[in-house]
Amino acid sequence: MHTRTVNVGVIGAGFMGKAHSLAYAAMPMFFWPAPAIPRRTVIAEVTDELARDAAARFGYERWTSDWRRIIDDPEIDVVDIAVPNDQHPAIAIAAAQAGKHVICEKPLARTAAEARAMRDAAVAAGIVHMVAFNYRRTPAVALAKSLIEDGTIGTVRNFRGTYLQDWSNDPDLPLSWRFQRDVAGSGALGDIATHVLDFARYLVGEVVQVNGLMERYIHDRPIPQGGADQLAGAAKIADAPRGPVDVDDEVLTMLRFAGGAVGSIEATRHAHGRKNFLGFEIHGDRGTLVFDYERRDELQLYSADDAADRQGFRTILTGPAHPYGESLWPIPGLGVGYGETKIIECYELMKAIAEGTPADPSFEDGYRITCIADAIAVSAQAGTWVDVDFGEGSSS
Ligand code: NAI
Ligand code: SOE
Repeated sequence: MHTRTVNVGVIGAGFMGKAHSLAYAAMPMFFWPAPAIPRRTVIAEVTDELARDAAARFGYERWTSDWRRIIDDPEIDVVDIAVPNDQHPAIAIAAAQAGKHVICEKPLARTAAEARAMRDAAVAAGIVHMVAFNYRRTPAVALAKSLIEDGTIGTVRNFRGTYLQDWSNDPDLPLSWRFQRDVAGSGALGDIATHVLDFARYLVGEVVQVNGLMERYIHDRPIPQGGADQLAGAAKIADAPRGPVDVDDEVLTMLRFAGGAVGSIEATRHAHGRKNFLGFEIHGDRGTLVFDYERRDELQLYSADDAADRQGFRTILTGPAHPYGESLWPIPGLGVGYGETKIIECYELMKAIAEGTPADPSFEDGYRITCIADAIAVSAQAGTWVDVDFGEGSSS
């Protein structure tokens, strides 16, 4: 058997550069026969020293401190964008125009206008394009989707989504790029609420109307004094000069879905005690599903069809019988982690490339999520319901 090799160039060797590199190395160990074998060909960082170090650490054959060399490299099949949000459009558009397949981290871009240009370039080039909303790859989330699709909870009426973290509570945490609007685009909205929007669209359908509210709690932070951009683990530098935070710390919104369901989302990086409390509760007319990423091996199901004296939530512990489970670990309850979500994401990307089929979620999905995020920001300013504008040429 000959399995195709796909040469990957990764741009950015921070948190996501690490997660994606792990996935490229590990995917064929789990999914075998692999649809294609990713080869860690080249990695880019901002300096020669960082790039060389990243290649040694993450197992790449080559390194560069100029991402354009990856775009110009005829050997590269896939460009993987793992840098802060402001750089996604230029890299993705250049990669698509060079005929490379592209996986880009979320949010696809800072604004819908930027994301739309990326989507248009990718579609025009006919490449495989994927936006990296990896939490939907958690087996319990994929199981929730199949239970909705097979009618287990009936017609969905309400989606309640949350993404609560607490790493940004400390006012002396450095001014990471995640607190700067010109780099990140927005705060909790683009950084974490977009993951919940991906759940909402994946599980329930398109979001067509929003009514949002956004708050900022910390207005300035110490300017980092060199070194890598760090989050919760960062050293405090309380006596450094401070710069403005110009993004939201918390966002809440009500939602209306195209299919008639309603919903709500809350997202903040300021909820003491919540570490990565990403979850949903979905009410159908025959039952309820509950998921909490902090207990990511479990899906809670309540069925109104159970006998009256048996009704109650049951906990399904995911394993080989559930989505992707056969390829992961041999018995239920061993547990999946963040790494496995990225390994599954990598499998789906390689499968789309090998089979020549569209990837899911695509840049179209990434674009639509930025349209919804923009509408939430407009609605929070206006204090009213806003229709989501998906622009001309988008099919609802
Ligand atoms: P990070 O700050 O940990 O790493 C970014 C890296 O990119 C840094 O090492 C930086 O030096 C490098 N970089 C910046 N500009 C570059 C350039 N022009 N060429 C080469 N390297 C460059 O950031 P992190 O957390 O990895 O975030 C990157 C992206 O991934 C963001 O869009 C973020 O929203 C997304 N993300 C997604 C997650 C998910 O669960 N899907 C989790 C964390 C981040
Ligand atoms: C910080 O809030 C962060 O790293 C986000 O950027 C990711 O998207 C999220 O999955 C984990 O937390």
